[in-house]
Amino acid sequence: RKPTLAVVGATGAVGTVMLDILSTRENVWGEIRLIASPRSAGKKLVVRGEEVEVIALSEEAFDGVDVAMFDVPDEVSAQWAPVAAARGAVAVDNSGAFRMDDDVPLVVPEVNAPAARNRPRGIISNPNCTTLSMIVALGALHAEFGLKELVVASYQAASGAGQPGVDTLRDQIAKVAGTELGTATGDLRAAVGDTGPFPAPLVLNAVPWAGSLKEGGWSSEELKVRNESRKILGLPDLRVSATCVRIPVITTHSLAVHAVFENEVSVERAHGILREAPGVVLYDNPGAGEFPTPNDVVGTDPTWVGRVRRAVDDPLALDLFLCGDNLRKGAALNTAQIAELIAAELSAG
Ligand code: 2RA
Repeated sequence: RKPTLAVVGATGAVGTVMLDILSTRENVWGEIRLIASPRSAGKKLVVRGEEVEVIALSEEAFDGVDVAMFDVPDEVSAQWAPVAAARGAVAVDNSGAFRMDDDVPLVVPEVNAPAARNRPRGIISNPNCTTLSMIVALGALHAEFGLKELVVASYQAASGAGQPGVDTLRDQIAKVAGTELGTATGDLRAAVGDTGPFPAPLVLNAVPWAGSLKEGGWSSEELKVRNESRKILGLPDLRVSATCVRIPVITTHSLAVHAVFENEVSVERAHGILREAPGVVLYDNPGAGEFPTPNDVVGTDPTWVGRVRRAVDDPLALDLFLCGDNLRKGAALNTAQIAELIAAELSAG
């Protein structure tokens, strides 16, 4: 029997991408059950070319489910992932609710697939999209050179803040199109009014903030990059400093990375590693104008890496720029890959 999959949050921004991904990847699932809030129950969505009716989230909705994916807010996952696990499903959770729980593995299949087997709570976490956009490439470089320190700046897309983020940016674009706005101090703030989920106008701007305020002036997003990178790479003492910035891009997060290693690096060797690494595309020929940009990468699965340089002042350090679709590898794809690991485990008995 092929395992039964439940997709909780099937109607959301990530859920929608998930249905597309499930329709195009190898079909390892028997039934795919779509679950959402009672508000969306009864809706019909297409997955694997067939219409499936969405059912309301309830304890019984998990009966007979082998793997339950959660693409819902933290508080919904916190309540319902343990329910799914108690009913015998393996919960693969894309929220922040369990990521730093010692009894919940945080899994990126290209980097630490074996960690998925040790899941005492029956829950596996999917990392935050900003961490995920860089970690496959960094994991490959770490395996060769030994990572010691990371300094990163992110350039994050509006869809990281969900559909309200996308709607806000589109609304702001409509307000400034064809005007001279963006040329005088504060003119965007006056023109766009409500800034939606962002603390400042995003259109024609850059906003150095994502998430909530934490101790020391750090944003929650910046601390997630630090803490999750440490956990995934198994480097509890890794030195990480992140500055997370939102830019007016709809989808695909980018990061500028300064990575310091134990061993001396070379661009040639780094290129070789990144060319071979699963889930990574090396696109690095600046003389020909070839480097990843978020718009060229959106809708694709891998992490794209370019601008690889050895630091001028440090033979142990590489600088590079990378882009990853925050809704695909950054969320739905990685969740689907984890679920497929479990499906393979269940099939193997
Ligand atoms: C963001 N990483 O981009 C967050 C979403 N999980 O806002």
